Amino acid sequence: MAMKLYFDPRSRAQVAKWMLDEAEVDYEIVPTLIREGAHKRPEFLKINPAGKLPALVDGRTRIFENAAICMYIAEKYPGKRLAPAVGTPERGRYLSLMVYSTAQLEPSMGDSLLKIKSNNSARGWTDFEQAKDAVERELGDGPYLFGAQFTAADVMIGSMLIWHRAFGGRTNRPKLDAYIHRLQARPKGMKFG
Ligand SMILES: N[C@@H](CCC(=O)N[C@@H](CS)C(=O)NCC(=O)O)C(=O)O
Repeated sequence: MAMKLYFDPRSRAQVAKWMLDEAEVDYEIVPTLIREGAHKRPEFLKINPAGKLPALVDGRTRIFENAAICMYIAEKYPGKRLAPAVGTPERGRYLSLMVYSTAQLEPSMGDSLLKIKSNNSARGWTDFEQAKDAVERELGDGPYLFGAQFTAADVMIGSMLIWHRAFGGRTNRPKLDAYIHRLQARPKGMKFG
């Protein structure tokens, strides 16, 4: 039975779709349109209690949050090499970047787009400038976060930067802009709308 991706094309469900497409696996799209309120219906809340997209169902397994979905796919299909293997030294950095993408990069990007300024370091995330510094450090000479190996970390970190640009944000960092273009030029790169 094919995995089911609960999907609205105008949502972050595009991130999970990008990951599934990079993995080249079979899945079925279950249209779940936000404008129709489909993500707040009781049957969907049984899959994602937060009432947000995306969600993925694989048999009796349900997964919500893009980072979890991406890690699940990378783990389910190790032959696709979309994550450093368990037991390798890179694995720790990979797990860190997956969580970082959503715990720090995503809210700092949101602050930046919404022009929210906060100097409160007690928040769990830095401002977007510092987040960009962190991503640049981790990217190093690239081309991807793990050198020549494209991974789920590029899907998560890259999609945040791509969203930021799509919503009119500018990084003012040539290295990050080149990274964004490289990701979007991939044949299975994230699409919008
Ligand atoms: N951190 C979550 C974010 C999910 C999220 O915010 N999804 C938005 C779509 S872009 C949503 O479902 N919004 C509708 C709502 O909250 O009512 C993830 O990566 O899965």
